[in-house]
Amino acid sequence: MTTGEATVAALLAHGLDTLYALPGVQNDQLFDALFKASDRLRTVHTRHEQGAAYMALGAALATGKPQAYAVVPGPGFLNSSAALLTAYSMNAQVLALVGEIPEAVIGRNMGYLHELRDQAGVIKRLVDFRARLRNATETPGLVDKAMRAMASGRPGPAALECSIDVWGKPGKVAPIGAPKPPPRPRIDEDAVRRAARKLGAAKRPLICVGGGAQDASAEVTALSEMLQAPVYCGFRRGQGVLDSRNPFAVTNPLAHELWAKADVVIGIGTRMFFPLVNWGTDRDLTIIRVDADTDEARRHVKPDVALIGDAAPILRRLLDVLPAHNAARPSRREEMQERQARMRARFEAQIGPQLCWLDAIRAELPEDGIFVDEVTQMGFAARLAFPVYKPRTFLSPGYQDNLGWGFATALGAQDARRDVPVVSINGDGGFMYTSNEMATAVRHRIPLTAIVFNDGAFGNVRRIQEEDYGNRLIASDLANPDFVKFAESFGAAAERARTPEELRGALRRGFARRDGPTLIDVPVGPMPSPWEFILMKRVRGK
Ligand SMILES: Cc1ncc(C[n+]2csc(CCOP(=O)(O)OP(=O)(O)O)c2C)c(N)n1
Ligand SMILES: [Mg+2]
Repeated sequence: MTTGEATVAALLAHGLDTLYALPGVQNDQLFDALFKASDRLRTVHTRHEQGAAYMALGAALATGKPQAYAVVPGPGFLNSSAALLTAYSMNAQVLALVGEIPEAVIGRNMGYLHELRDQAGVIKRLVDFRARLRNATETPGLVDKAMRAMASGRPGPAALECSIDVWGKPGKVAPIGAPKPPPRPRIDEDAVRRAARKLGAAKRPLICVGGGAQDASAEVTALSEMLQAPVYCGFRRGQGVLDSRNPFAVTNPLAHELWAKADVVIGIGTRMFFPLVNWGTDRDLTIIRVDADTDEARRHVKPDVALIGDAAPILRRLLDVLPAHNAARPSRREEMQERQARMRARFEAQIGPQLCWLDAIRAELPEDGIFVDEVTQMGFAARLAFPVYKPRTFLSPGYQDNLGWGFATALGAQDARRDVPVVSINGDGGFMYTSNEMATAVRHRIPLTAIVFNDGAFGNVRRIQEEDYGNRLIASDLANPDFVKFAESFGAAAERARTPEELRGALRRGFARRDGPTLIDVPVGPMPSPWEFILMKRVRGK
């Protein structure tokens, strides 16, 4: 086997069936191995390396399983780096396979094609695990190490580099067995009991969830029920952990209101960034953290109880122990329904125009359909008021909040989950970061429906310039193509929707089309500001 063939065999052993990739001479031997395995491992090639990496990210987020991409070194790798950074901040299991110049000349700065000074050092800043493949024999072990690193502790991406002259080198490879599950930390029973006692005694408990709770939806739902506790589904990544139809599922502004009065909070798989950094803490607030990352608990405010490990098994233990410490509680359902109704009225008064479009999308997107967010007016509003029914059906970029992640990430989500419709929402600004990948969607028949809310501007920037900088507008107007003609020129289906009603019709047609992409251009004007619901003032402590 060559190193390339051993890599492919190892990816297959780990259950991967797709590689997102863009070829080039350093990786030709890897692609030859991919050719030979193409009946088992699909290669989805993109038009820019950022597209490949974002697609792997989208596939990882939508499936909860590891995904991989392959790129040439230097510029190819750097083109993918914003997506790799995003995967890191989102704890997504994305494996980057990165080419490298000939082994013997690494570090000599001789000007080899695509040479990047200390590429390994650059990569190291973006992932927790990296290594370079040196021969076929070691390769399955290194792929296994990378995969285990991706799944252990706080999950995240990893990278494996390989030199142009190593991919094709043959070597002896032992049969590759089924991968062992990653080690799981032992549950600290004493900490579980302390958490149960504090939660049981709480008068106004609050649950905060983030991306790390996406696979603990049933447990969080049961905990909320047992404690009659609202669940703050985070600003971006916890959405869908508790079904939004449950009145206990709250978004930013309602959580802010509840935070001010809470006596015990339990943060599950979340950095709790907004509450701990912006909203404040004081001595009357008891904090419990459940996190896979041993360091997370200490980063902002030291918690009273820290439980380290995967959310689901820890919460299952907590649910076993809690009844002994928790008397039956009166229902808070009506109170939560009232709070939700009041908040909805505030949303309608302030961001009504955005809600009309979001309501149209929700009405057409099936329960298990996936909504991929962007850094746009419609995205900000969605994080506040788009109902999410199931885990992993609201993909939002996390703290990078990187404009332009959406379309290519959505393509990856749709490619990996062909069984459900995926809708990508975009501003005209963000869409054109990766709009070239429309070619990928057509080439690989990816049935994504992408909406472009087209206001001819970096609207968010423009509004800030209008409101906070005396209307001194700079670098915020956009010259756009006709997006309908643009999409059609690739061979995609496209239409324009001028009203929420027209959008519903266009979405129905888009979701029904399963052999290729649909673009929907929605001309819009300036939108009212959502920021009063996002950046909210300190309500506890100094
Ligand atoms: C990578 C990156 N670059 C720049 C920004 C700053 N930024 C935030 S929103 C925005 C404008 C978005 O414009 P558009 O996609 O058209 O959405 P709109 O606000 O008009 O709805 C910009 C430039 C960012 N968040 N990420
Ligand atoms: Mg715009």
